[in-house]
Amino acid sequence: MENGSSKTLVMEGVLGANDALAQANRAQFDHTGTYVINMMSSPGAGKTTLLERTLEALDGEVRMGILEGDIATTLDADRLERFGVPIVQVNTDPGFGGECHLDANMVRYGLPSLPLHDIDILVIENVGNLVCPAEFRVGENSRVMVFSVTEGEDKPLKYPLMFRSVDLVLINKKDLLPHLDVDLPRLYQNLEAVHPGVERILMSARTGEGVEEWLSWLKMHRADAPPAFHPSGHHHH
Ligand SMILES: Nc1nc2c(ncn2[C@@H]2O[C@H](COP(=O)(O)OP(=O)(O)OP(=O)(O)O)[C@@H](O)[C@H]2O)c(=O)[nH]1
Ligand SMILES: [Mg+2]
Repeated sequence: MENGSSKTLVMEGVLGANDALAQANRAQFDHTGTYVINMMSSPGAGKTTLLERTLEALDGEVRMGILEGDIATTLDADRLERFGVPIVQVNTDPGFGGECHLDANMVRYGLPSLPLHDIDILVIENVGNLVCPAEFRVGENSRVMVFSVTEGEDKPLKYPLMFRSVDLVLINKKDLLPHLDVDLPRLYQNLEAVHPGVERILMSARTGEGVEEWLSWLKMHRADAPPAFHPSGHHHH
């Protein structure tokens, strides 16, 4: 057998093992009635900033939880700490070889540190990377991508896997449009070409424009999810 095809077999094995763990995570989320978002983007597109806006807005209304994935540092988790929601940081550097993504096993490793029974929506902030995270399911209910307008209108064509794998694209940093020559209609066209019909919201995590629409999306998807299964008498609302 050629080298190339045996490598392919190894990768298929890795993804198969990952999918089994992702299913185990999902079973746990379903059990506790936790709706899980896998949030992905290039480095710096605005995931943590949007999470700050989100936690601010949903305070007292939705019980949120955060799983922060990063290669190194707890900088993002530190930024979100002031909101008082449960947060766990999973660094891919120490135990997981500095991977460019979270996989189902890394997420699984962080779960015992979260009170899932008391979390309605868990957002997993993935490692900033436009390629790797898309390959690994972690047990999420839906996948959301933050895309900054500064990245350019050609990116859906150049990195199609990520754009294809998500349920919603949040097109962020709208406030910067006057300073850029990015072609927004062309960006929409390219998005439509790689993922026909994908939902998108144009927003700015800085000014708050469009954030309301994102919050509605989040609450609606949470409401549509199947209710928790409560054999141990845990109650959920
Ligand atoms: N002008 C503008 N800046 C923004 C907006 N959203 C985020 N930023 C800025 O972009 C930079 C990166 O934002 P983060 O929220 O840290 O991005 P991130 O996706 O969490 O980054 P990583 O976790 O490192 O991948 C920060 O300086 C933010 O203040 C926006 O809507 N408009
Ligand atoms: Mg971040």
